[in-house]
Amino acid sequence: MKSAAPFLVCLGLAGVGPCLADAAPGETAYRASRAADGVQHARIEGGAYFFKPNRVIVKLNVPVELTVSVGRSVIPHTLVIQAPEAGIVVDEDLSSEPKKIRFTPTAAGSYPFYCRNRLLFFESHREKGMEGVLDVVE
Ligand SMILES: [Cu+2]
Repeated sequence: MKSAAPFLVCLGLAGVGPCLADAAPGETAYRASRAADGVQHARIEGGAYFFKPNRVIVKLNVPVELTVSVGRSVIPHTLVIQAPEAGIVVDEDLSSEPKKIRFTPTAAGSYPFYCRNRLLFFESHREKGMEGVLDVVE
């Protein structure tokens, strides 16, 4: 990943907040559209420590199917979305075997998704960059 080096330097020098702001140009967005089956399909790949895409845009009140996987790794990862107000509650362990997650977003808004895992005594994977945004739009 081309942004890895500056990101790490940034972590050491300035803490996490400014780094995430700096990482904004590296945003990878995916706008899902309704397929023939009436479902919005999107694929998210995780790794140490990122999700790609890290911004997924879906339409309100249309079923969504996320296909989520991680690269082969000894580090376990998860995908969490806690947005019960929008009908979206996800907490899945991820593996290299793609997993399908279905929900129908019922409220527009921007909802974070992230990995809740943490290396002992170190930052959470989320703090290290393993997060993204699910945008639900009208
Ligand atoms: Cu993780």
